[in-house]
Amino acid sequence: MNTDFVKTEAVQTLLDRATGKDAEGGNPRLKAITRDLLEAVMETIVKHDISESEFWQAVNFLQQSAGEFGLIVPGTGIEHFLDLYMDAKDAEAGLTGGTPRTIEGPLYVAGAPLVEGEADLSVDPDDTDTLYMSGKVVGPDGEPVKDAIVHVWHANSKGWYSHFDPTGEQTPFNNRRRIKLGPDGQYSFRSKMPNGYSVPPEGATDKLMQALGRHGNRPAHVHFFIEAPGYRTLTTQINFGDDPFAADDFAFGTREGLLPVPNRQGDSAYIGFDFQLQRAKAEAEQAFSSRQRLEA
Ligand code: MBD
Ligand code: FE
Repeated sequence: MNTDFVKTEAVQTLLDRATGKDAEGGNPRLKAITRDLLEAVMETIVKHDISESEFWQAVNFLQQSAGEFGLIVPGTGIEHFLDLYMDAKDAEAGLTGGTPRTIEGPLYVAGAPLVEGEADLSVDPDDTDTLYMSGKVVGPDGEPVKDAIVHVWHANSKGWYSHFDPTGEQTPFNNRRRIKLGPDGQYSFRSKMPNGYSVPPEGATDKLMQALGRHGNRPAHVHFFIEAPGYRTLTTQINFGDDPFAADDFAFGTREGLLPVPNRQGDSAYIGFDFQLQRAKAEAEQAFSSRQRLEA
């Protein structure tokens, strides 16, 4: 059968009723979006002649994977797609230039200590090399950005993030800081070298990746939000250019221009990296997305 079946009167009426077309209450935008989503599901069922058993297997998977949606979203490329979409809309609006945005991922925690000057992100012991990262935050004309706050977070040498570490070995804000910059836009911090992240073995994301013939590994990386008065908040990350997964990131978070190679010398590694922000034309452009985030 062909997907025209979904366009039959019986199915279209079902979609209208299911999404409250003639009901007075409810949210019109949500009705329209839900209708299109349901119709896309129905067309997929017909296109691939999905059986009843296969359909319920999928429902079961979704029920059991709810706790890992934050990983499945980047793993299936949807979070990167949102970046591509925002980039395309920015380009249409003439908002180009600066450090590329890339996915936030699911592991940010709000409320990290706010520090000034040379920051030390790692409070817990970790038997690995030390990362020294520094540079400046500039605007479109290369001008230093004043009074920026750099939010930085990364994994430890085992690939675990504090707050989400199943070994319980890390204190709440290990490898997490907010660094308040001065008028010169300079930042610098030291930290224990992160390792790449892997999705929890045998979890829903792992099972999905295996079923797709993929893996669930990310290269070692460091996340950033950068906010400053008068500038657009930037969500980005650097991935280590010499990591074996640098060109094969399961979460599609690596981007050209965001792949510095650490300069490794003995048990130290150095990264110099400047961030360039776009100017905010409206107050709203300075804001973070309202994504729900863990707070501690
Ligand atoms: C991470 O550390 C991460 O940054 C993303 C996007 C997904 C899973 C783990
Ligand atoms: Fe991460």
